[in-house]
Amino acid sequence: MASKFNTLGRISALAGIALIFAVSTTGAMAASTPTNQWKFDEATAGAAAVDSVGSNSGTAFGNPAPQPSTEVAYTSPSNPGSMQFDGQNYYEVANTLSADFTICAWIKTLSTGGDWHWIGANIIEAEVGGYGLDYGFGIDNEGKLMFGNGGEMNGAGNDNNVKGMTVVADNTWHEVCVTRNNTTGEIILFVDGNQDASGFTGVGLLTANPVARIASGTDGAVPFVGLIDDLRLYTQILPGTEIASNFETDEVIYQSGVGLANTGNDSRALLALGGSLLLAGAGAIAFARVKRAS
Ligand SMILES: [Ca+2]
Ligand SMILES: [Ca+2]
Repeated sequence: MASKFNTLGRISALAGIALIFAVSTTGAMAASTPTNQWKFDEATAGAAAVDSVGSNSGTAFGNPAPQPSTEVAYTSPSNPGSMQFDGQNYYEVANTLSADFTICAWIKTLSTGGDWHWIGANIIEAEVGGYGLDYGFGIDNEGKLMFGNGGEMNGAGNDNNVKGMTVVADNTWHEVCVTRNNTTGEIILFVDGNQDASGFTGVGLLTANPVARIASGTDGAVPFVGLIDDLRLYTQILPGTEIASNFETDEVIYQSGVGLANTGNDSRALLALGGSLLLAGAGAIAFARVKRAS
């Protein structure tokens, strides 16, 4: 019997390794490292929002300050909390974005904003009054994603926006991302791992404001009321495949029993199956590929 168990163990381990390769080739890849990541796991209102990869912790503003919440987008044991904003409170951080970048966050809100980037219900922005090399990422007047910035386009400096197609202000958790290409001016918006819309804005280093605000704005922005979790800034353009892979890992493999947005991603079933078998057959190996904590 002992040899039989040993054989089964070997088969199980081999199956697990084979599945790791299978999962890896369907979208998972070496994860890009954010420049800044705020997991919002603080348990005390008013505490600094710790930047878990950089040195750009957020300073809390508002009375009361942003409130810690135990409601999170998924049930990974590494994610104990998110942050509740009331529309009057926010964090300030140094603005670390300028040329190419990606912003990703989990949000749950009913807030809708205005129809320009400086008056959106903004998740993060580094705005200056009037025209300037600034930006804002948040929700527009239709409850859809919006990213805009000031920059040079067609020989002139102007503000331009790119707006999403999907309503994200529906009081359901969504992972929202934007990529910005400072060579072409292309902006791509993502909702729950899928490309939602794309367009073009002006180019230039978006450093007019050295400070960025999280869940607020500086130039008439509409209050953001709701939850934000796992805000990540990357000083590179993440490929759509990696954004999709991050979403699949976060929401499909490690969460069950929660109604998810329909992603329509073909790799979902295989990833879910792979994840389940990995957990069953090679637990230690499987946990080695648990997502980055958020
Ligand atoms: Ca969190
Ligand atoms: Ca402006």
